[in-house]
Amino acid sequence: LITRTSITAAITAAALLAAVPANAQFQNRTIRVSNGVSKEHPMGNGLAAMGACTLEKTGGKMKIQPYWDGALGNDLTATQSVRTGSLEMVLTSTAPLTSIIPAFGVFDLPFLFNDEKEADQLLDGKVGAWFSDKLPAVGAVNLSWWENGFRHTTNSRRPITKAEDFSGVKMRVMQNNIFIDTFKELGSNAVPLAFSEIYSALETRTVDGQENPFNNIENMKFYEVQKYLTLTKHAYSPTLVLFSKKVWDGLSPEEQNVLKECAAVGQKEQRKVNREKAEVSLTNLKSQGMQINEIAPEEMARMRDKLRVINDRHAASIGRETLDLVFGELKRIRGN
Ligand code: TK8
Repeated sequence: LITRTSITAAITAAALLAAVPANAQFQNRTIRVSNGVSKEHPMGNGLAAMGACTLEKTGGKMKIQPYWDGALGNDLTATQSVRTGSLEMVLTSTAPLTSIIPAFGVFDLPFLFNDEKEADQLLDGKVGAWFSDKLPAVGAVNLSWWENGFRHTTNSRRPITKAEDFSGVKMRVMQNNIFIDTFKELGSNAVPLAFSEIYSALETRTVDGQENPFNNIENMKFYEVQKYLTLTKHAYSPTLVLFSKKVWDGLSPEEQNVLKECAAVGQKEQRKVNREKAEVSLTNLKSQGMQINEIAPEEMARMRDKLRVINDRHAASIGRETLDLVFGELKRIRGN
């Protein structure tokens, strides 16, 4: 008896086979991916889309297997595993990697991007490619630019509505000199910690505050231990989709192409969901009892002025060429 389901299954299988080029070289592979966040994060949507794509294009042979909550390490330690080839892939912010590639520091300069459109244009264009080209030398291949997104500030001490309110607030920052310097310049006490250590540091009051995109604040339940959320939008964190160069070199060209194409499919989904969910997260944070504070435009202007010194202080470590390239491209994108 031929059922409707079995016909559908047969057609699907035939379609899968037809989608695979006749000469393609595909092996059974499981690509493990390290994530600092938990699986409800939009990174999950991105990886699900990427994984459906790799299965389809390899006739079911290449699987994407995410690991959540820093189970395979934090951004920096998982990246080191990717570099040595003991792990296939990591989704990481650029900021913790400035110790490996100082040029990435440019993305940490306060208020570099105004909106997502600018970030997309810069990262998906020749400047993004220029940064990606630096990675093979340190053992990694960047498949695509996804995003963590615009960062905002939370704390348990007081509402922050101007630069002076940061005074004496102990802030967790990423392990990154530019973030440390930025929050020191604002008068806070900046403490670098890995992402996985934030919740307990906030809970035990080892630190008073931290800064992350809305999605991460909700995803990590920081609202349980933080009262005030200030819309500082002080930086945009790009996410690298890093693949181990050592593993990469052992893949067939067809497998490499599938990974690149499917990382681009994942990018579209990840950015879309990340942006939709950010709004929802902000609403959820409010209903969880967080007090949302805005910074008035004139106070924001003062904060930007105060932080201009960060660009000069870190110009040498970022490098002239990088700064000229990024600011030149932003000027072009902004049409001025
Ligand atoms: C996710 C990280 C993290 C980052 C941080 O592993 O450390 O604050 O924003 O969300 O990339």
